[in-house]
Amino acid sequence: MSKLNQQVLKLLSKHEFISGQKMAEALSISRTAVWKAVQNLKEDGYTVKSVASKGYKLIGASNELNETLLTSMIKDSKLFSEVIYRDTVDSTQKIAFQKITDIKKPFIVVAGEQTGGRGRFNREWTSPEKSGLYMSAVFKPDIYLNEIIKFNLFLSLAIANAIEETFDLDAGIKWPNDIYIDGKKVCGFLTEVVSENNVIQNIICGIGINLYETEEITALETATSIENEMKKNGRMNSDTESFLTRLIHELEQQYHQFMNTPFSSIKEEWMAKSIIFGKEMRISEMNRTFLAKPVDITDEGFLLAVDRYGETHKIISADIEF
Ligand code: BT5
Repeated sequence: MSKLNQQVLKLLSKHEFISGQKMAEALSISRTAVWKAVQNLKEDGYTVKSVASKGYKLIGASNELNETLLTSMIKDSKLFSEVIYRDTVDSTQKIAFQKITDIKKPFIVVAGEQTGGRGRFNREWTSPEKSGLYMSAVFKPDIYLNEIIKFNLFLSLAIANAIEETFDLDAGIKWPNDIYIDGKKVCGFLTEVVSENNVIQNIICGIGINLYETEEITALETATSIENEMKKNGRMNSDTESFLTRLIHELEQQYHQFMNTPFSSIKEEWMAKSIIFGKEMRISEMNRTFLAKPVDITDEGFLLAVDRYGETHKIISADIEF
């Protein structure tokens, strides 16, 4: 979104009513330029009323995501510098990878729909139009490669907190990459990196969250949506905007924690939200599957699981089935 649109949006949100003339003077531009900026905001889904002799009034923002709205969400961010929004993409990860050299600071890519959304190991991520949040957040940490496992732990807490605080639902962390509600997957995330000489320059973190129930999500036996879970309690799902604002805030906070403190600083909170401990699980690593009971997580982010012969396994990444 252009800087001018942002400035006009800021003025509108600060005043009950503001005239075109006043905005033109404040921004040192013509009234026609103000009028054009207001039209752009309307196209982006904002409702702006114009009242004779009083001026413009911002009524509200659309629940649909768009670049103007997203840019206004990060305007006070100390971390993210830019948001890219597309109605349809192959995968937000792809766009993020294309932009990592041009954009020097952390940034976010969001899409309304993905035609080639993917999970880990190139599995498909079902991403129907305007019903989920499909986002890639790029961080630029300059840390050693082995820290990435720990990063996932902070990330999972950020997402679980954002879901709980916005929708008042119990979001459980299923190590290593999922968030579950009431036994079903509502969110999957993946972290990919660009590194050189063992140092990570970019973390490209893809997050997919099912906000609304669609045929595609219902068809996936193990999946659920925020809407579906809210309905169970007789409540309505809504407010994608509040959720995303909260998620961005949580990502910033947990990223700061990650960069400055060890995992032990969040371990208690993380363990309390985790849903895999104390029961026997089927654990599938790259080339073996076995039954074991997860018992702990190390400071580096390895899962410790004990099998029925008493042997302890240290696991970096795996698929875990209940
Ligand atoms: C994940 O992989 O869970 C990571 C998903 C990351 C998706 C985001 S969306 C934004 C960004 N852009 C992308 O292209 N990707 C990221 P994994 O653990 O491999 O889980 C994939 C499995 O989850 C699939 O094999 C299905 O069984 C299941 N699945 C697919 N779509 C789903 C959905 N919408 N909700 C719940 N489960 C789903």
